[in-house]
Amino acid sequence: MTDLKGALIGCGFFAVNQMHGWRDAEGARIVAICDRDPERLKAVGDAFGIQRRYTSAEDLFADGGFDFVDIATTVGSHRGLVEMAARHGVATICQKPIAPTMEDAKAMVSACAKSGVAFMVHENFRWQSPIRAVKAAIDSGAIGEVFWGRVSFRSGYDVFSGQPYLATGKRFIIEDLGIHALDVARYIFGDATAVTARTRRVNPAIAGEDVATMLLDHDGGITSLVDCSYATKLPIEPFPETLMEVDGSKGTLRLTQGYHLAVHSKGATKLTNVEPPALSWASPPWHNIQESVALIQQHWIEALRAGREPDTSGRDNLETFALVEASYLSAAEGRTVSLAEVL
Ligand code: NAD
Ligand code: 89V
Repeated sequence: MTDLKGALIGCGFFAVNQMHGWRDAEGARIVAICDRDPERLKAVGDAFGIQRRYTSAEDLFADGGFDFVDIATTVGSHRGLVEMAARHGVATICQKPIAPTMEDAKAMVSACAKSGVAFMVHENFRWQSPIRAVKAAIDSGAIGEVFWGRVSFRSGYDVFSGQPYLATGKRFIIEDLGIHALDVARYIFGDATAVTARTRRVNPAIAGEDVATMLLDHDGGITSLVDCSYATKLPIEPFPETLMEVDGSKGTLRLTQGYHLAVHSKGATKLTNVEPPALSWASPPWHNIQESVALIQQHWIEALRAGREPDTSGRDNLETFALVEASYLSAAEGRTVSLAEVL
């Protein structure tokens, strides 16, 4: 079977991981790249040997010659680029967060649906192998019926040097990082119906909130706590590990720092090291996230070839983005927000 051909727009900080992922992927390759910044375009083009280079997305689409586009720009450009791809009938992956507002996010999903093109949000945290191990342990029935859970990401890592824009937005941790943890909560505990959130800014040098605590009510009656912080200075820095606690009717599960998974059931505890492999191009401590990039991209190839909706399709991701919107609304108004209010 011939490889699917892809184009990547946005050759910045994170796109380098995506380019590595595509280089290793089976069944697809990147044939063209685009960035409005000629220096970044050259750096990625030279590093990955891509000859077709564009500083304008319009020119890229006008020339065509690819089956899908991978949009790795920051959020402000997502809607315009996804709608452009839909107009050209090109299947699309878009980085998280899908959009700055729910109105934009819905318009993007609708544009792709109307054009009949596949649309996936690059929501990769649920593809991390430790998170997959948690899901597999729950699905095995070892801890019985889940009634409570926690998804936690607490760190003091300097994310601002690699991604300076994170320090400048009115919204920060829920939109950038909490969105991943909220998606993991949905993946593990099911869709949510309501959220109660509290936020605060500890670091005076940034514009947005760097601490958030969210209480979620899930469809099936599970209660979960999703908490994230970039103001937490721990003895051993855990970035970028997502930790989890899950209580079930027959046992418990704990994913603790250092990628240790403990499943306690029937009076015995099974300990497993679930640290992801460091791929040849990985740069620890980012290897956890980097592996998930490769996995979600391979999932996209398989879904596109089979004509199946990807797990984190735009449609699915509206539910995750709704949790982001509802969390900000809840924190601003100091009340519980029903997801129906924002969806
Ligand atoms: P960045 O600013 O380093 O890179 C973005 C690039 O896009 C820049 O080079 C910019 O010139 C280019 N660009 C912007 N608008 C464009 C347009 N209209 N046409 C062509 N080029 C354009 O940002 P980043 O840190 O790489 O983040 C990019 C996206 O990736 C963000 O949405 C961010 O939230 C996401 N991200 C995801 C993860 C993850 O694990 N999924 C991790 C980090 C960042
Ligand atoms: O995954 C992300 O979206 C990144 C980071 C881990 C730094 O929050 O922006």
